[in-house]
Amino acid sequence: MAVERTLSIIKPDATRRNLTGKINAVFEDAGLRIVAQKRIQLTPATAGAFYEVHKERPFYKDLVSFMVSGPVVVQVLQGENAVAKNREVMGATDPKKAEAHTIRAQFAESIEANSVHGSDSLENAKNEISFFFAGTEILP
Ligand code: DGI
Repeated sequence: MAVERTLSIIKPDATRRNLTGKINAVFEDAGLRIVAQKRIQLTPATAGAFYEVHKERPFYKDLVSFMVSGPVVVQVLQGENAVAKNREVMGATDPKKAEAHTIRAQFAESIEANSVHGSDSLENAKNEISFFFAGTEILP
């Protein structure tokens, strides 16, 4: 299996409830290494651009408002099969449908305030990592 990198975001509902460490422990226990990490405040322009693929969806405006409602932690996770592994530990978008051991089942408040983002393909991971990080900020 190839070593991959994926982009993860710990969302405002989770930073607000002081869950960064608990969520990072789930990643590390799954064999994902946090090779870059920073806590930032997104602006509406940045959050809007990041979620541009969802621009036509009915929940887009609310999603952008939620993502700027408090600090987020953006991070690069590295490991074998990192994209799929991260999606697995995140769980389904809707926490009611997420498997019990997953981050969203344990911590998410709702389908919108669902605690984490993770890239859904290797190609998107590359784009999303370079959206937030310079190569020199990633230290494997
Ligand atoms: O990759 P995911 O985060 O699991 O899901 P996605 O790419 O389909 O959607 C991105 C985010 O948009 C998701 O984490 C939460 C929000 N979202 C998705 N579907 C809905 C939604 N928000 C609301 N309010 N209603 C939805 O149906």
